[in-house]
Amino acid sequence: MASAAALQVDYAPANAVRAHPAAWWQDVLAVVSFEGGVNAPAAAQIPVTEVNVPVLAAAGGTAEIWRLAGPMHSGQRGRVRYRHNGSLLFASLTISEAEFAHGAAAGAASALRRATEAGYREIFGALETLAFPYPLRIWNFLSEINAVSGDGERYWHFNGARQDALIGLNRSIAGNVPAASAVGVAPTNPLTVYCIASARAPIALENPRQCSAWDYPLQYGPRSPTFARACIADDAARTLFISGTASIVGHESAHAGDQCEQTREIVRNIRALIGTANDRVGAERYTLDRLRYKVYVRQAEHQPSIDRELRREIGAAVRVLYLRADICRPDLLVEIEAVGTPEPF
Ligand code: 3EB
Repeated sequence: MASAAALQVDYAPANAVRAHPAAWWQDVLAVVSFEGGVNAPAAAQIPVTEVNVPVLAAAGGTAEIWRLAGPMHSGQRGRVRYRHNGSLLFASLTISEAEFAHGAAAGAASALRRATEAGYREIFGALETLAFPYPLRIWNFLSEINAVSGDGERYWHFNGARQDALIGLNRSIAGNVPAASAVGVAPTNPLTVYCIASARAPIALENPRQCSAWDYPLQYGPRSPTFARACIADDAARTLFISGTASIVGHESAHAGDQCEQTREIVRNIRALIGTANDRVGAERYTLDRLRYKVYVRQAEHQPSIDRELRREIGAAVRVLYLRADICRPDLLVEIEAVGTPEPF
């Protein structure tokens, strides 16, 4: 297989991943394995992140494979495992809330807050030490995201702790912030955070159809989520990362109870983001059909109808991985993220 010049993501079945010869692994930046079963050869030093979420309609595969041109360097700092090629870095950590649950007065929400703050401090500390100070895209998986704990939903506590961590690190909490997603996994799973970071600041993008997340009104929680709607990497490949995108117009959830309408609204949001990205590069280079998609589905039985809508909107050949996960607002049934490169300049 040819060396991967630009960052590429593929969704592959675990058995196909296992079958590759040692040489193939040299250009692998990272593997995220959603149902286990992926073992990279130890000598390849690939960070394999296990995220315990069910894959729906697994024909397309259960592992997310990030590839990039080498030579690569791998390592570990504290809980953070990483690999980079000098221009882009993948970093990942898992951190258990149980570790922070000391003291009866502390309460469950406070364990989540402390784990989040500690995890963010560790991962950002690693990025700074390794000279990749700009996270382009951060994926967050937390257990029971919609459960109420203490004085609010667990997602709200996560948002408070994420902000506190970023403020403590002298980082922005509005404007120049990474693209992201935050979804809910089953109880007892550790908090898992992985990211792709760069030595160069990305171009952060907002969606003209949506209120910026850092400006959400208080009804969605006392502390705003911290993420940009999308970003473009500032390198030759100009990879576009589209954050988890829900059926939200302005700041309000749209089409409660209807996963098909929500999917169509999400595609309108993604089209708008692609338009913003094209404006920034001054040409119609990014298109819906060049991107790869990951879809978080709250109710597994909705997957076939969501898939039908997505293929109708984007094309029958759309490359997509479906995961069963909870979305951060109880009325949202589906969330879609995307990544891809523009048509060559
Ligand atoms: C939204 O638009 C839907 O908290 O990092 C999307 C992307 C969402 C990222 C995050 C949350 C996050 O508000 C949820």
